[in-house]
Amino acid sequence: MDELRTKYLPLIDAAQDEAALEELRLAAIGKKGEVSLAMRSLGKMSAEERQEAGPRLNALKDEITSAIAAKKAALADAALDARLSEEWLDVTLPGRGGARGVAEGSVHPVSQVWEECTAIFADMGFRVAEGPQVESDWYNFDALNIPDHHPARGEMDTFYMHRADGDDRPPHVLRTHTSPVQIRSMQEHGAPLRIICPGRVYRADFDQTHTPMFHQIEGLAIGRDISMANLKWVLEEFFTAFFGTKVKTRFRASHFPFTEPSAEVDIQCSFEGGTVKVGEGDDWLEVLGSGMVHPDVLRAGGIDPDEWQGFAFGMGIDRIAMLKYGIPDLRAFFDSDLRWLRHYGFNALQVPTLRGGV
Ligand code: 2U9
Repeated sequence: MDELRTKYLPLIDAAQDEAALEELRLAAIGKKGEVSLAMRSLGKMSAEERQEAGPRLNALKDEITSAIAAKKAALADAALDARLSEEWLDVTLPGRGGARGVAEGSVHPVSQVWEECTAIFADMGFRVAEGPQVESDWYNFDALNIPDHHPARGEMDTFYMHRADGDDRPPHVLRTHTSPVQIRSMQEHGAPLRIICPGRVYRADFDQTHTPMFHQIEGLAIGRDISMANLKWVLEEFFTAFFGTKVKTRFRASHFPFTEPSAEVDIQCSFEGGTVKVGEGDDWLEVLGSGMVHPDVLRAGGIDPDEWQGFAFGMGIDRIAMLKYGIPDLRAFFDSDLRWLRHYGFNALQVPTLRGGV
């Protein structure tokens, strides 16, 4: 046993890597290891010899086991130290490039406008609600009173996540609006409720003014005596804060399955000189849809329409960003072109607040 100890402990200490260690472990205490074979010879010894040799062999086995474990940990620490010493970075070095010697990132116009909208509506008591982008067809269509045959359910408009063969549950969809979030919020919080739901939405559409993914913000206010007058005021307050000037709105009767009555809302603008100027002139530009929430939709959200009522609206974030910041092409929003981002992007330190002027 002393020979085994003086043989193996120095070898373990001198091992250069885990493979060498594993070989030593097998040679010493593996099934065919020298210590294991010695333990098997215990059976041929007399009772008093075994009394003496047994515990010493076990102690030797433990000693070798712990020596191997300690060496393994030491090798791992050494490997980490080696990595830390060569993969270091001096974070105090100045940044490269950029205006003030620092390469600065920029906030995408969609993110900027998303934050501006959130700040403005938060000031009017709206909480932000978010929800899943992959939705069941019930939350995306049925709960919104969109009938089975409605064209919006067609594959021309909606991206379906088809099921595996044999799985005949209805397929999920990429949500086509953030309205499902409002159904979920009604179910979860009940009334009264005042939320806005900004988020990514998807439609199978692609041209100069439509992209397969775009951003929407919808609002919902439910109370005991909420009216279209409240809706008009909220929207006029929003647009005035958002565009930084008094904006007149025009409500035009319209129809959506989820609101009754429904109204499309235009804002006053002028198209003189080929650019759009909001808040002046004799022209009108449609920017959103709205209406009083349909009773069946309140019911889908678990809210009693004989007790509660409310308004809702929806608008495209990308679209009002283009309007406000004079960005010509919607498709460029999604090209991740650094030149475009640098030109139209915002300074991350200018977080939009009402006081600061959104
Ligand atoms: C619930 C009840 C009603 C949200 C509404 C519109 C009208 C609308 C479009 C504008 C441009 C979507 O971004 S867009 O393409 N939206 O016209 N949205 S009313 O009505 C709701 C939402 C949720 C529970």
